[in-house]
Amino acid sequence: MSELTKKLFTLAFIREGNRLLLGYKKRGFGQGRWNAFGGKVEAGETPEEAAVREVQEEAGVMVVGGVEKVGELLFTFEGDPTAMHVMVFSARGYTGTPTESEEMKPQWFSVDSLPYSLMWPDDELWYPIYLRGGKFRGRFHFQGHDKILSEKLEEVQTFD
Ligand code: 8OG
Repeated sequence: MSELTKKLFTLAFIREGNRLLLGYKKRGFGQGRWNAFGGKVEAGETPEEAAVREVQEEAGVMVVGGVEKVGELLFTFEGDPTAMHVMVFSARGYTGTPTESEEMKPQWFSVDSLPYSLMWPDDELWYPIYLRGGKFRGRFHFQGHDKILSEKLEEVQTFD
């Protein structure tokens, strides 16, 4: 079996009670889908630092009180030797007004009416765990960007 190369990414949520801030991805990977905010962890950054930076760059708001890790996801794609290892965080607070960036158009959604049909197909599987305050670990193997060929998802108490 060939070796997988793993690349580290972040995904961070801004949540305020019953509403969640998502961004419409205007370009690049995941274009045309609603998602939380994130991207590559750069050299010399911790995932937490990268998460805070990406929220600022993409949504125009500052994280206050840091981020809490809520999930860990591994995405592989048929025929692609690079796996995406995504650390998922929830911001403890934020300040500022969500502002459109070159990459994302932010919008608040009620947690009861999230646009799952316009999101990555794995999201509707693990969002419910996050939304009720749980933590999770999952892996999803895709064909293209629309079809999940195999999946494994578990709720966890801690990450170690
Ligand atoms: O830098 P760039 O925007 O290309 O980073 C990709 C972002 O997309 C990163 O935040 C991780 C996130 N992401 C995936 N796959 C999936 C997925 O299946 N669901 C969700 N919600 N986010 C994903 O790479």
